[in-house]
Formats: sequence, C-alpha cells, structure tokens
Amino acid sequence: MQEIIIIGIGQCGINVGVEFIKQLNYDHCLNNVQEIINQDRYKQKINVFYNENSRQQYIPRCLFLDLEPSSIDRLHLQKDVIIDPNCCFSKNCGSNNSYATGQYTEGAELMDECKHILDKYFETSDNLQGIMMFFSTGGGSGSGIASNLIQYFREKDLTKIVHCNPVFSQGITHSNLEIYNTVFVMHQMIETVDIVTVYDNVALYNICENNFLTSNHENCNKIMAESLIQTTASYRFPGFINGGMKKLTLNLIPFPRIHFLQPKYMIVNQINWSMTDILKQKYKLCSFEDNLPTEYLSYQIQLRGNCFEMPESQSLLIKKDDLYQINGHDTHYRVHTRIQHRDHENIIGFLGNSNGFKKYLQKYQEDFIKLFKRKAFVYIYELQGMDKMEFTEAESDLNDLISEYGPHFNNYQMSYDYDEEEAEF
Ligand SMILES: Nc1nc2c(ncn2[C@@H]2O[C@H](COP(=O)(O)OP(=O)(O)OP(=O)(O)O)[C@@H](O)[C@H]2O)c(=O)[nH]1
Ligand SMILES: [Mg+2]
Repeated sequence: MQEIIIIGIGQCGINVGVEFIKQLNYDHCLNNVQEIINQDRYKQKINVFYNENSRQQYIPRCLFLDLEPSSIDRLHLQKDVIIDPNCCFSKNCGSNNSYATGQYTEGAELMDECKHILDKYFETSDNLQGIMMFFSTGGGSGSGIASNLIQYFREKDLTKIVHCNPVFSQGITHSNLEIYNTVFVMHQMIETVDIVTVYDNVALYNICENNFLTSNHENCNKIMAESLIQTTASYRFPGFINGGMKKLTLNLIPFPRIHFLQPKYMIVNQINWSMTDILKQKYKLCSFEDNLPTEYLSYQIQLRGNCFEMPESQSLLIKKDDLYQINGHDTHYRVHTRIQHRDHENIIGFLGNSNGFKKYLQKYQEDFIKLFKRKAFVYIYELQGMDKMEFTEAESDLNDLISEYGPHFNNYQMSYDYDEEEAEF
C-alpha cells in the first residue's frame, strides 16, 4: 500500500501540515466529513496518506506537536478537516524560541506519547513508505522537536525514508536565535535524513506578490501545500511513470549528504508551452535561487494531466540539447500522473538537487560566525543544558557540507570534459 505518515511540528509545521491535508482532501474528492464523494476516479491509492475508519471516513495518518497550545487548539476548530485528536500533543510552556527547549527539556517530555503513536502507525501499516515532516527551521519547538524525532528514527534504525520539508526564513528572521536553531537542525538533517525539500519564506512571499496575493503566512502555506500536492501526486494516483519516495532518493541523491532539493511548479493551461518558459520565468520557485542551467546534479520533472500524454511533449523533455541537459549528464527523470488536479488541467513540478543551496548556506554560516564569535545568546542554550561543543560541532558540519558542494558539482563537470576530449581522439 506504500503508506506515508505526516508530522507537523510547531506553529509553522502545524499550519503547513493542516493546509496540506486540506488540499489532499480536495484532491481526493473527500467531503467535509472526509467521506469519498467520487468513488471511481479518486479512490486509487488514497491509503497513502489516510486510514479508513469503520464509518468509511478517511482520517489522515498524522501527528501534530507544539510546545504551546494555540496552534493545536486552532486545528481542532477547523471545520473542513478531521484530524484524530489523539494524534495532537501540546504543552503550555512555549520554547522561548530556543532549540534547547524543544530538543532537551520540554520537547523531550513529549517524546513518549509521540513514540507511542508512531509505533502504532508502524505496526498497523502494510508497507510504510516513509515519513514527511513539516516545521520551521527558526522556531524553537519546530527545530528542537524535529531533531528529537530525527534522532528517534535513527536509533530505531528505520529502513523507511525520512523526508523533511522545512521552511527557512533567510533574511527575515524574527530573532537571532533563529540562526542558531537553523544551524542546529541542519546538523541533524545533514547527518540522518534521507531527503530534504527546502522551502523559503521569502521565495513564497515573492510568489504571493507575483500573483497579486497578500504576502502572509496563510497564503505562503497554500502555495507550499500546492507544491507538495504536486510532489506527491504520483504517489497517490496512477500514471504512466509512477513515483515514490524510494525512487526519489535513488535518483536524486548521488552523494548521501547532498540531499537538499529545490521545489518549483507551474500550472500549464495551454498546450503550447516550452521548456525555456518553464525554466526561466513561469515556474513558481518556492526555494533558494539557482543559476540555470549548469548547477543541477540531478532533478525530477513531475507531469500531471492529459496534455503530457502527447508524444511531442514527451519528446520535448528528452531532447538531447535540452536546456536541462546538465553538464552532459542525463541525470533527470520523470514521473507522470494521469489524473488532473481538480482545479488545474496540467501542472509541471520540479525537484532539483542544485548547487545554489551552497550560496544559501553560506549566508547562514556568516551569520552564525558573527553571533558565535561574540558568544551572543549562548547562555540561553547553556541554561537548558547545551554546551559550547554542540555549537562548534553543528558549525563544522555546516562548513563541511558547504565545502562538499563544490567538489561534487565540479567533479561532475570535470569527468564530463574529460570524456568529451577522449571521444575526439
Ligand atoms: N510559511 C510559514 N512560516 C511560518 C508560519 N508560522 C511561522 N512561520 C515562520 O517560522 C518562524 C518561526 O517559527 P514558528 O513555527 O512560529 O516557531 P515554533 O516552531 O512554533 O517554535 P517556537 O519558537 O517555540 O514558537 C518564523 O520565521 C516565521 O516567520 C506559517 O504558518 N507559515
Ligand atoms: Mg510556537
């Protein structure tokens, strides 16, 4: 059955997770009590994100956690989405925006209840595919509790794919602690997680502006959920080329630590689209910037809808001199979902493993160094039991990742140049 568990942590993670479930309900034609209203077309693979209860309602397989009650309380008041209240946990303390509270003190106290729910999901699933996690890297609850869970999955030696979907807020952070929190949770994500899809609030705000929407969290979450709906469409519906979490990891992650992906998508309602259009202007870029076309190690193109069944559009995507041929290596692959989105005829999604993430990380590296050189705010973390070694370890892991980005991408380039010269002789 290939089930997936959704985990939303902290304010941002819960908001995004709930919005994603709302859009899943819509995409699978579920009514407001989550019964199926279109049996034929949409039932396929609905069990990927839902468990069916005895009243034929589809309840999402999820877990929501926070250190303050407001987001969970709001979740229970939602009228158009049903989430099992036994899968929602909160405390009354807040984290004061500190990773240490989420990871070590208050957050750690939530772990027993979470593990109990997760173990139940592991036992009752036929063939669990993986876990999708949502949180903001800057939040104390989000980053700290996410790290706790990531460590739990590592200790449990799960053979399932752990896919994080963190929201970064580079350049618009509300506090300096967000820099530290981000570097700490990056340390966990670099070492243990299988895939990370990087979302960035500034990029999401830009999409809002370009589409004449108010730039607020609510609209950002809608855009992010739309992108996730596209990413997961091939897991949930039949198509010509099916996708899956394992396939994604195998195809897009050539070096284990280089697993940070950039998501984009584009709604195509006319037939005469061109690849250049899609690449250059019309994509909704939800993540860090890139420098097309040479900076991709690998990428996935997700096609959804009927127009992609035409032979010419297929050939467009595999043309040898395509802009998307990266360093001469044919490192892309496609997934295709036949069933259209209920609102949009055709959508193209994109997930790329890009060197652009290196520049993005360097900004965090600079900000971290500026703060840590002065030992600014370190006492907040020390009061909760962290020591300075954890700061230096997280920093050096980030530095290592930044330096790994260079050689991996350059080696690809070099090996291609070498082959080409060889071929001429
Ligand atoms: N896209 C988006 N970003 C959000 C949302 N809520 C908060 N953020 C951003 O996430 C960061 C703060 O994280 P929160 O999720 O509020 O923090 P938390 O995980 O609840 O942790 P605490 O610090 O304990 O409150 C800030 O940079 C916010 O701009 C949301 O609903 N959507
Ligand atoms: Mg919060």
